[in-house]
Amino acid sequence: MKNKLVLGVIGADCHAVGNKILYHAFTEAGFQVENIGVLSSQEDFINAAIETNADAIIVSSLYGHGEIDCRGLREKCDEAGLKGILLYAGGNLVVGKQEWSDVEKRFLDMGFNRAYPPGTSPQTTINDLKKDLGW
Ligand code: B12
Repeated sequence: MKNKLVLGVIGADCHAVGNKILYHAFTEAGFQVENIGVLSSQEDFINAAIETNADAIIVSSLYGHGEIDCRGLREKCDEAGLKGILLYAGGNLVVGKQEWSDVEKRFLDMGFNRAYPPGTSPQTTINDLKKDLGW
């Protein structure tokens, strides 16, 4: 069963509470979660995904710099041999209140499979993961 996830908070972002909640929600839903925590670089996500043979990378960004921090992650995954790995992002991905459809489009254009607006519950992502991983 495809159920291995890498979870973390990208960039110089130290918001730690949501990360712990997501870890427990995904674990209880039956996923094997490698939680790399806060202050994680793109390379940290990629190395953890290689080490654990992960099926998906779940990126959180709360402090508003998500777009900058996430740019290039898909290309780096491809170069590292992680072609086709699921990439999801959520939290407060951009500064302030921007039109969500624009923000979502920018993340999809960057190669993310899914991007979530502020306030998305972990259950939404769990349902999407099950669908995308063929449970
Ligand atoms: C506590 C807090 C801090 C603490 C963090 C302590 C710690 N180590 O955790 C401190 C004081 C350090 C802090 C600092 C900063 N903060 Co702050 N912080 C908050 C605050 C009040 C609560 C965050 C929190 O714990 N929420 C509770 C958890 C449970 O919710 P959550 O983190 O949102 O996570 C949930 C969801 O977002 C979602 N989720 C998260 N990731 C993902 C991923 C996916 C795929 C999905 C589906 C869902 C998902 O699920 C999580 C669980 O339910 C928020 C405001 C708020 N009310 O949210 C601001 C807030 C996040 N902070 C903000 C800012 C700007 C900063 C600073 C830049 C401020 C500054 N100028 O210094 C710094 C950045 C520091 C850094 N390097 O990261 C802004 C971000 C604004 C934006 N993105 O537009 C917020 C929204 C406040 C605001 N309204 O302006 N902060």
